[in-house]
Amino acid sequence: MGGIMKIAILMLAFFTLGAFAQKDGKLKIQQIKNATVHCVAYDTTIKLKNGKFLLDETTEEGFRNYLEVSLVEDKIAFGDVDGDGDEDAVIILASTGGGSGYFYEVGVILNQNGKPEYLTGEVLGDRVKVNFVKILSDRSILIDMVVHGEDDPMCCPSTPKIIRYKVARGKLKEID
Ligand SMILES: [Ca+2]
Repeated sequence: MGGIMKIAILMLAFFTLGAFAQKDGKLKIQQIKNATVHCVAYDTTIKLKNGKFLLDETTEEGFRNYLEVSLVEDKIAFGDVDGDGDEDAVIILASTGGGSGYFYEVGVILNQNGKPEYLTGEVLGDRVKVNFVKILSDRSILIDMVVHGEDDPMCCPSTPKIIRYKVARGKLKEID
């Protein structure tokens, strides 16, 4: 086989692989459910396992370390938030340190060649309700929620709130 032929075959293989990578480049729910993420509310980096993380240990001094983080599976939104053409994911995480607080936060997971890479997140509030998350055509992230009004007890938020973020310089920036 001539050298040119070999190069042609190599190039063909290269482009075929490239095409597959493109085609297969979407993030899968399964990958997100097992991604390494940062829990902003407790400032801890954790690895989700099937959408959950649980730390429950007692130190020698008798101090209990407890952290439970859950991916809110039905609130995952897909879309290109950084404008590189690949579909990223925006997730909602719920976390508690064992007390009455139950924190919701939004997290951005970039699509790096088909692999999930956590970028940044922002806490939405304690015991708020997230209705839905949407990625708009201008790449902004819209979160429709119910938060606490002045007279709302912690259990029962009743004030609708829409918040919008844009990914800028690796952070979530709140926009109007
Ligand atoms: Ca992207």
